Amino acid sequence: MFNKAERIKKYLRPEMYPSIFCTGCGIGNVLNYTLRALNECRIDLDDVVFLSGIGCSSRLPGYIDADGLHTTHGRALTFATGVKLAKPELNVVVFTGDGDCAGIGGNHFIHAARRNVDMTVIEINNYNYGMTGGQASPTTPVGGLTTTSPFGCVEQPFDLANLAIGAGASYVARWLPSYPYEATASIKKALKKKGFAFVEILIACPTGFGKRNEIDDTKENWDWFKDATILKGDYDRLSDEEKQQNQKILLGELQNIEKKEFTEEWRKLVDSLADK
Ligand SMILES: Cc1ncc(C[n+]2csc(CCOP(=O)(O)OP(=O)(O)O)c2C)c(N)n1
Ligand code: SF4
Repeated sequence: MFNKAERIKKYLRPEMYPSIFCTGCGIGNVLNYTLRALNECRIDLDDVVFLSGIGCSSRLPGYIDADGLHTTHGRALTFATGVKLAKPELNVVVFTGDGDCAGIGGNHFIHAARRNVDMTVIEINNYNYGMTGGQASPTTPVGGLTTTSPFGCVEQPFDLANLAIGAGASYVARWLPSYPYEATASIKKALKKKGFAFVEILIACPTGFGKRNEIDDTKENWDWFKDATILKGDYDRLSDEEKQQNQKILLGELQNIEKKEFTEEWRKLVDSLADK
């Protein structure tokens, strides 16, 4: 009955448009892929709650016609853990930025992954604090120009997908907006995964990081990402020596394992104590 665009339009709040996002920003693509994934999984929006912290990327729940919690900076995962414990039947989806997730929220991020709380975390990495004027974030690459690193960033960045894997996440994937089908497929898997599922999408922020690093044109920006990344399948075919020399960021499904999930284990404990 609906064409593809119509199918996801029903999930949006038209009164929220035009959006706050700058031309060429990748955040809208991420919303598109998330709504497509929900639609293809046939998940009723009444069974989902969207959470976020603070930042451009954290504005996404406001555009979706569903229950949402726009929380405090860096704290989306703590609220999300509370929602999941109180209402385990809900699908909990978090939108967060690299600053929100790994700067101010870094501690909550590693512990939510360690506990393996059942939620889908969609982290939108634009290599800077977009909303507040383009300061360096924990993912700004070495040499990256930002308002707080005007001569080039000298800090080593986090690889947030690797950090999620190291901390204990069940599912981890990373994509660019230029891989729409693959990104949507990973979000679908993340939604279905019982446990902490982390999908990172690397996006252009033409107004902040893009402008300062002379990649504010959308095509140039997308080309820059293509050069800076390598598909996991291609990486796996490299020789050991080539792998050691690889500087490119891996794209693809990076982790998919089964392990005990926090909410279920906690519920079992509470029930066993109630029987005593
Ligand atoms: C406690 C607190 N500290 C600082 C801020 C200011 N602040 C708002 S958004 C933001 C950075 C957001 O960066 P990121 O999460 O990467 O999102 P983006 O805007 O890049 O999507 C900061 C520092 C705040 N709102 N609250
Ligand atoms: S400042 Fe950057 S992240 Fe924020 S809306 Fe503009 S392009 Fe997107």
